[in-house]
Amino acid sequence: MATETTTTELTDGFHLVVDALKLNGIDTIYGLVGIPITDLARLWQAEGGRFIGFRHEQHAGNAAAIAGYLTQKPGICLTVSAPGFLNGLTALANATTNCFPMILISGSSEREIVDLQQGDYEEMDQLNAARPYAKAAYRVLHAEDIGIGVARAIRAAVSGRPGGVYLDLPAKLLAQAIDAERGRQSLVKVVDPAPRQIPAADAVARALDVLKGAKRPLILLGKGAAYAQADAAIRALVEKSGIPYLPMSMAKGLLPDDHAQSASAARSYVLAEADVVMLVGARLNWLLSHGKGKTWGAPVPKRFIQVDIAPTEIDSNVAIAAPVIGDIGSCVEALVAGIGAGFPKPDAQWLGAIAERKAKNAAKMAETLAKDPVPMNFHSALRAIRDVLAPRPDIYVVNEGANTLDFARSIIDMREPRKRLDSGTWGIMGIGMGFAIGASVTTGKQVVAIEGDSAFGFSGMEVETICRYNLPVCIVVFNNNGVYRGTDVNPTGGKDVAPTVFVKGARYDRMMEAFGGIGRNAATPAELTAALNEAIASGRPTLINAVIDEAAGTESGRIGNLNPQSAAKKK
Ligand code: ADP
Ligand code: TZD
Repeated sequence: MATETTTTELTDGFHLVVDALKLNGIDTIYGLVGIPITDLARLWQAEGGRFIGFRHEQHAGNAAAIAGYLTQKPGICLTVSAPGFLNGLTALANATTNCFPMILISGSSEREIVDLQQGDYEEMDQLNAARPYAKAAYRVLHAEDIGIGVARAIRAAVSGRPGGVYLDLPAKLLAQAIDAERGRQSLVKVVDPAPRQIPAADAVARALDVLKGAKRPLILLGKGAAYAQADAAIRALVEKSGIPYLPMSMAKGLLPDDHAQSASAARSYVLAEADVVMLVGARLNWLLSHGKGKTWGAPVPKRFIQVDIAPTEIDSNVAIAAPVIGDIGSCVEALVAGIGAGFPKPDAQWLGAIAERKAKNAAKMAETLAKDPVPMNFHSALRAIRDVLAPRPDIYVVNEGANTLDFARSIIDMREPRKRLDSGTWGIMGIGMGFAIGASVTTGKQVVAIEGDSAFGFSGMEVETICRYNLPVCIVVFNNNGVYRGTDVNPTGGKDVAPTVFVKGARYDRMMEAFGGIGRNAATPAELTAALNEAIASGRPTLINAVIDEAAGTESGRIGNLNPQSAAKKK
């Protein structure tokens, strides 16, 4: 029977998904097509959306996640059912772990068959598989619920602590036809998806009191602070208070790394000696030795102030004297407002001691960097890259590996916020090409991906994607013939190489040439400099195979202490 809103025009699940995403300002989908979502991708493109197709879903997911981190809008990854979904799930879990907002949308098989385990094409209970790795997981069964489903997914991804969200779209839903007007009315434009969360006045006052009592205060900036895009407020907090600060890896550049108050070059000293530490968007996880032990100069008692949007983060590892719960912009603005002219400046002796350590460590590093060994080592290669990047703070740096990650983090200074994108909270390998593509597609800017040869291998096939979309991405592979290094030998003398060893003298540059990009082999810092300059000047897809001494790396880079020692080795 005809109702007031009924028209003869019909719409379906495919159109409603596209309309719901577009209505909420989503312009790009990263994904990989197949049954049942190929037509969804086609329609998305036909309706003016950008579809970036990948060679493996994990990298599409990583691109979506980093787009979310850079824009504060959820990055969208689209996959097929079961295996495609599972390939994307690693990226979803990594996004949740790192607090990046993304939505994994996967097509799925028929519910009735899946639930009775009758063996459908790519059968899997995806919703339940996603749940433990996602901030939220939803399934839509009726076309008129697509609008609400997409709205819930967007809000869950970006509000509060951001994270990964799973949205399950059964094949049947996509083909479901409903009245077009009813469909239009079912769409939801999310109002204020990530509302500001204002900190309580007494929490701010308590934090300022703790700070006032400090003799040796320290501010620790994490990637939550970078994500928040409260750059001016954070700078004001640091500069008005005069407190030295340390950026976590992805917070580098929030203030320029050559800022006078940066204590990066005196990291161990300030962590051990500070008496009050203010964490801003940083968690006391393994990357900060859980806030205790030798790193923190135990048994010296520390007092922590923690600014975070997630109340359950507080006291997760050690007692927090002054929690400030809210979005970083609002919290930091409130703190800055409380730092008046009479606010005590940090002790001059403290600042002097830090300056002294910094100078000493910087001199030591300069000496190491001045050497020109043949073949190149990590330092001489990174010196070359550092010097090319110095006048170009707008370039995005993607970085993964073990030694390649640890050395690049300390040698390559960042001068603008959110320009360093790396292995993050898990120390995961495989984010390289996904992050590079996501950053480049989102911003249109040049990306330089500094990759261990093992790290690169996880996503290496995406060089085709980089060439296909002609992205300004230059990959530098630090080729030392293996995982960490290339010198291990099989103790049995058998024909298999050692577990850490790759093909020697591989030419990764030729992978890029295979798809029409530029490949360069660089055996010296001068060759590396020339190739990188050429890549940046041309903006063309480029891969530089940087030949690094195979004996240069240390096992696990700087986290070798986390390797369990075998009883036999200990003896
Ligand atoms: P890092 O690895 O750089 O130390 P983490 O990923 O451990 O950083 O910590 C980021 C923290 O920032 C998380 O605890 C998260 O809840 C918080 N966070 C993310 N976005 C915001 C925001 N907009 N406002 C406040 N806190 C935020
Ligand atoms: N698999 C995944 C998904 N993540 C990981 N972190 C690892 C395996 C273990 N791993 C590291 O932690 S670093 C690394 C692996 C395999 C690669 C190190 O070798 P590399 O870098 O060639 O990338 P360097 O610079 O030569 O050390």
